[in-house]
Amino acid sequence: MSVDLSAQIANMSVKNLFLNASGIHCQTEQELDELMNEPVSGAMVTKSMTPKSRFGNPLPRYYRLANGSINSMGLPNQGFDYYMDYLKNHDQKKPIIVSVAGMSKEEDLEMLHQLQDNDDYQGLTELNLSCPNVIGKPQMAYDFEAADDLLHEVFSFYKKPLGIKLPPYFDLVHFDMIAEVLNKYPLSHVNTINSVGNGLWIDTNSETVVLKPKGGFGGVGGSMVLPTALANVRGLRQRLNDDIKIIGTGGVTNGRDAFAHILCGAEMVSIGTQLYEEGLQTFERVTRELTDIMEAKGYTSLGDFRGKLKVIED
Ligand code: RRO
Repeated sequence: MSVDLSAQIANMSVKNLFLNASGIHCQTEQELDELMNEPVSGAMVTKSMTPKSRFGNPLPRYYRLANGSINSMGLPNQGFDYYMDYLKNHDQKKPIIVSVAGMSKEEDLEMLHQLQDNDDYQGLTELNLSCPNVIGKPQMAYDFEAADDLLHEVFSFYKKPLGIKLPPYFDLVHFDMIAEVLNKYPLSHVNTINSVGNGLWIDTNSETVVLKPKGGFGGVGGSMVLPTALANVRGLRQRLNDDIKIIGTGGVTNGRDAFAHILCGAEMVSIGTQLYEEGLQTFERVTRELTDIMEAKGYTSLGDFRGKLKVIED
């Protein structure tokens, strides 16, 4: 039996639903090339970019945990023009999502204006409203009014496919509030979740934090955030307009985790911490595991079970 893992968001059709999570293996030309030549994943996303290149936060800024990771990278990236040159000069064997994360509203608008005005660029863009690690800059998507104001201004001129990257929410009232804002706009997708912001890990031998920036506070990812990620995919799928697709991100280490994201309503699934730790062969393994699960259940396409999570009735 053959299994169809294709998916579609706006004008982007892919044969395989997996992609990297932004920030993983997507900052430099070499990393982007390696992702592009990886034979299994269907699409890729760039590191979130700012108008000018940034070194990011001081090191150490990533730490592996038993069930995941904690990071405070601080938006290291090569700058908007570098990624535009990359898009222009490289054969696109798979679609590239451009992730933008200005240090201010003005910077977000500046980059989106340039993308709108670039006739060569017709791809998918993702506005990251949820970076937890830039010193002095709160996660915009926790301020519902500010997010609404920004999207209002963006969609007054931006006519190409645009999605946003969201932080995790932890209260159903907040799911209601963000969905009410997002449903006002013609978003191609939401990508949920970013890392769980401002966790803290401690080396008890040395009685010291493990990250240098922000006194050790950083975004938590990996398998320990899977329940939060599933809740956000499910909670938003239940509330968002059908034409806003969801990229499920968070806690995916194997095919079963991806299957769960799709049951909750994910159109595509991205992999962060596991991809960083295991390398690009993760895509082949997780795809094989998902395919095996689907075959065992008699599913031939993702639509057979996407969003069809069952609840326990009386
Ligand atoms: O660069 C980072 O510190 C970072 C970003 Br922009 C983000 O969106 N999420 C994250 O965990 N780290």
